Amino acid sequence: MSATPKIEPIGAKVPEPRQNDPDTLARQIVEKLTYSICKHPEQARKYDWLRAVTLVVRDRIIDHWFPSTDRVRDSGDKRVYYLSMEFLIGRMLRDAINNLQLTGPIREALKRYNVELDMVELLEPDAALGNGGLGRLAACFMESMASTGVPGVGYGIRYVHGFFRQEIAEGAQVELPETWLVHGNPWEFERRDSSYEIGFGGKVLTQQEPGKPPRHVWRPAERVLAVAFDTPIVGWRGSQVNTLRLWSAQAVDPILLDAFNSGDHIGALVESNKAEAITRVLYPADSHQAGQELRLRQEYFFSAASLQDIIRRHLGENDSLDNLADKVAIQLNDTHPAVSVAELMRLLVDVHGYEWAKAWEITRATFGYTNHTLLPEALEHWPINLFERLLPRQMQIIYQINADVIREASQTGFDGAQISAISLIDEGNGRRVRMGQLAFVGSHAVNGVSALHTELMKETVFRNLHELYPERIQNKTNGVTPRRWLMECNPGLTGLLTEAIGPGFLDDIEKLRDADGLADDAAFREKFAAVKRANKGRLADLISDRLAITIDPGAIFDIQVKRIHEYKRQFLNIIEAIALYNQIRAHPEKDWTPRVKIFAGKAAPSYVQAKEIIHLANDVARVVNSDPSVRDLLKIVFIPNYNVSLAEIIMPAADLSEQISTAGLEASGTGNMKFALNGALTIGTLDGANVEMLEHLGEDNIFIFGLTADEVAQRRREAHSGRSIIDETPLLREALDAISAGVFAPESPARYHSLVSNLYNNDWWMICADFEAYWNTQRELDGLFLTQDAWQSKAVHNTARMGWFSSDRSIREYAKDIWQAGPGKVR
Ligand code: CJB
Repeated sequence: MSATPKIEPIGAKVPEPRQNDPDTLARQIVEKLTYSICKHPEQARKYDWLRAVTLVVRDRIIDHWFPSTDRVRDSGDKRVYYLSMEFLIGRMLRDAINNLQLTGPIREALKRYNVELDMVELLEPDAALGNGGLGRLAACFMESMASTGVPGVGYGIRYVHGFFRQEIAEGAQVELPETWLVHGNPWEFERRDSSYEIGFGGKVLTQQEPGKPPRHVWRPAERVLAVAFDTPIVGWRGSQVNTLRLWSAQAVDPILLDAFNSGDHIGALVESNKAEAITRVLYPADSHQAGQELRLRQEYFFSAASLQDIIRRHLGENDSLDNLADKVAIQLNDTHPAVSVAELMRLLVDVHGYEWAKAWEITRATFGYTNHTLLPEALEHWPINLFERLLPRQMQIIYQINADVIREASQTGFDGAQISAISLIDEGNGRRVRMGQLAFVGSHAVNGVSALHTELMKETVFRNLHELYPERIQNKTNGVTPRRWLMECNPGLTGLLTEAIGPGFLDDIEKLRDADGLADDAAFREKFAAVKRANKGRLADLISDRLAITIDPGAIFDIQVKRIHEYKRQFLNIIEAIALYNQIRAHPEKDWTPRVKIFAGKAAPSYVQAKEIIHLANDVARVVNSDPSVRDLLKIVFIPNYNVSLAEIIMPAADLSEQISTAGLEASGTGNMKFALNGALTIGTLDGANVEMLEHLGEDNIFIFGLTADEVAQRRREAHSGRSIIDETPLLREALDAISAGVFAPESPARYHSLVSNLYNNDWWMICADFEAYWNTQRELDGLFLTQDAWQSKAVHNTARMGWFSSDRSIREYAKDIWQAGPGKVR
């Protein structure tokens, strides 16, 4: 065969750049409608316009995608692979249009056909392939890697059903399936040439030749195909396009024809159903181990597929895997992909013939591990017999790694208790594999996600491993992408800031500092407040449309949106609302500041207490909102189905951001950053990234209350009941009495008995202990809101001083300190 001729891709090559004027765009949109969608423009439906615009934008992304990919390959630069079970992306069109700076021209182009860009953007379903903070962080990191020039590839799972849809029926959460792929997904490209067989079960054969170490060959009993789907991630100003590669599971044999031919039509599809089940649905457990076999299958499936892909790419460009760690950094986003450590060892030793010690050196140099929680119930551990049955060779490898680590610890002088703490095998609870320990020992760098969280990692869960490897743990405080979380969600504020300090902050968000002095400028404050007011109006409209509740944009919008969890303490917020309700009615003569308390968030379907908290919020809302004696001074709203798109409307509309977790339990938080960046003041505990926000904002601009992490730990050791505090705090007691008496659930007065009695018995989440401080701080904020100048001045300081909390900064730190990759790499 003759050599393939060099074929240049079509596209925007200098000297013929694509035209981005409205005329060209309008013509191309109609071309797509006609030739890709096969619709006459006059008959086009809303979804057809969405698809046509997406395809036009996608062409431009592809123009940047090819050169980005070529550049990395040709330069031989190190690539970063971000392995994550979750990518909570949300909508993609607006992000892409913004980053390519096509918002104005596309808006203009669509106007020619009487189509509104905003309407079209709202039709796109959220890609909800994640549960909450961890998944959203992965999405921000992907965007920031593309924006800061880090050659990154995200690897995850292409769930057919993302995070469930939440409806509220009679006050309670109902879960419904999410179906983001029903209209097809124009952003993804199926890559059947990148598919790999993934094994499960079976046995390990050991071959022993004289004078040589034994060779192990894994013979899996089952095989499943992992097929790649690629989505482009376009960075700011389109300078770089990275790839998000999601794996979909398919059967190797789509149908068992023998079974079908013998009349077993259902049995013929069993294999295919079993295979496809692996990537069918996202587990809705957040900060909680989902201990089922299918979950372990998901974890291994995407880890193994990603590693095969990484190795294939590496060997296509290099002679061997000797230099893998020079060319590849793999970041484990939590322990979900931690089995990768054992799998890479298997590939290096069993498949590529490396001796154990060399393979271990390569493995550790390649991996980094990010921990996102210290909650004991969230730490992953798998029963040994399940692990062994599903992944027999990986289990042997884990035993061998464990033996090596224990030997090292013994040589360092560790005693029995210390050794059992670092062991990869938990011998205490029916033997289990500890994924945190595996990820830790298999990585050269281990990081927490805020300064406090990182210190607590060293003192608690990883205390002994930290002693053994004192250099390994480092901090990388989280961040959020300012493109989605300021520019796109708050065009009003972005416009105002551009007018006031120039556009420099769009490229370097820390330049927002230039706006700090404007806090003292009355005219600017007024404009800043007007933007907030407009954003509040938009949220009020949404609440009115969806829930038929009228709220006053002049009231304080006091907002807590996040997963529902006991440690996040939505319950404390609701109790405070009830106490306020009681006080407003008891003291009608007082000058109360009108307040709207807004909640949103999903509970894990099996998390009983979290679901009760949602129910309580809705029950309290129903009573308070319909009580005329409150005179609209307090309104309570629970907005169903919190997701990224809803967050984009909520964040810019908040006056007050609730970040009130029990200190020491929220690893970082990222909602706290989005709110403050958009000019909300924070009421919060000294927890997670709130601590660093306090440092950046200054103590005048954030409202901190409550016990510190050390104080919480101390009180927990003493196991306090809430009873004495409740007895001594009338506001708290009356609120709890009202709940217990069924004031908010007259049809079922006992509904919240266990929620309340838990507080009396053991105030584990410090709700009673922190109540008074919380109440007092809220009243201080009431007073401040009446002095709008002072409030708005603090709000301006918040926006101006939050630039550091950009995920661009986080990514640059990872790139420099952990990956040694990207523009600022240290060789
Ligand atoms: N986090 O969202 C999750 N899921 C988990 O299973 C464990 C932790 C959150 O990760 C965020 C990103 O690091 C943190 O900001 C947040 O505090 C943490 O709860």
